[in-house]
Amino acid sequence: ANLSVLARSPAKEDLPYCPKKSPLIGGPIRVTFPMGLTFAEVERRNPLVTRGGRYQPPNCEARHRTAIIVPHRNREHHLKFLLYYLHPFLQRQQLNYGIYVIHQAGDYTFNRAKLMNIGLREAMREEDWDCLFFHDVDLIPEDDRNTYTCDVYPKHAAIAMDKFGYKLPYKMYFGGVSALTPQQYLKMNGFPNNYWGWGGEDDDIGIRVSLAGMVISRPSLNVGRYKMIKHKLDEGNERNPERFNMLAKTRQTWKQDGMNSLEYALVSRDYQPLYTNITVNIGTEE
Ligand code: UDH
Ligand code: NGS
Repeated sequence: ANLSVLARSPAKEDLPYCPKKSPLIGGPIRVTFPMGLTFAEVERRNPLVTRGGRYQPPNCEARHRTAIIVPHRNREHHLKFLLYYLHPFLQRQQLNYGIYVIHQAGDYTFNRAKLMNIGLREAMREEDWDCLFFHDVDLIPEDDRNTYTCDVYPKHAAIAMDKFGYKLPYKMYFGGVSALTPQQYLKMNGFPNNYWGWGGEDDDIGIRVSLAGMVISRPSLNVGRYKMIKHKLDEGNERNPERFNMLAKTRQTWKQDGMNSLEYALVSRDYQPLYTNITVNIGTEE
């Protein structure tokens, strides 16, 4: 009896590789926001997702290991919709993936880029991810062909957002969703830790890409499409008045400020059914 069980579920190393192009991928996705959606319902629709928001294709060995890093505070209503769309989307791509929500504790001014640095460090502690997607909680991909894998250069994925008329707002824009290998990430010393509040940190990251001798890679405009869940600027994330001064100095600061100067205190790591929640105390600006 035991042998027949074994025959039906071969050991993981015996599985063939997944095809280079997933047969499950479609085209455009119609994104709506169903009223009354709950986390429990998202869980029910994703029975193969395991503790901490992890997944591996059941019938083939994934060719890619992708971690999704979501900076977060007080946006559970957006997170629910992101997970609702992202889990099936990533499964159709036959990825080995994990979703990490990096939650900033306390009420001090939000710091998106620092949370991303923490996300990389904490995710890599758990698994040898070969690609990290740094993903705003309010952006929903609208096309299946937007593959969540890394390129030879840092990739800016959110190239066509509805709020910008599905065009790039400016050439150096690097906001919303981007994807880097750990090697690319470390080559640019990660992201800046000292942008507190809204604005500029994504431009700083874009500048770092070129200062580190790389260029920005992008999907095509008809594939890198995203719908943003509409909202206002959050309390605790006011516009950073220093952002323009700071951006003028990135060339002088990037090697000192980044992964090599990252400091924070881990408050908790808990494995939710649909994601791993990492709560951190990131301190304040001095
Ligand atoms: N975020 C949170 N909680 C916050 C603030 C930000 O989770 O309190 C995260 C979240 O993942 C969000 C990301 O940081 O998607 C970026 O923040 P944002 O959505 O506020 O920034 P965005 O530029 O939108 O996307 C701002 C809307 C108002 C802009 C007005 C200025 N032109
Ligand atoms: C630029 C900001 C970016 C921001 C982008 C889009 O001006 O951080 O607008 O903003 N740069 C600076 O402020 C220096 S949005 O239209 O999404 O509100 O991402």
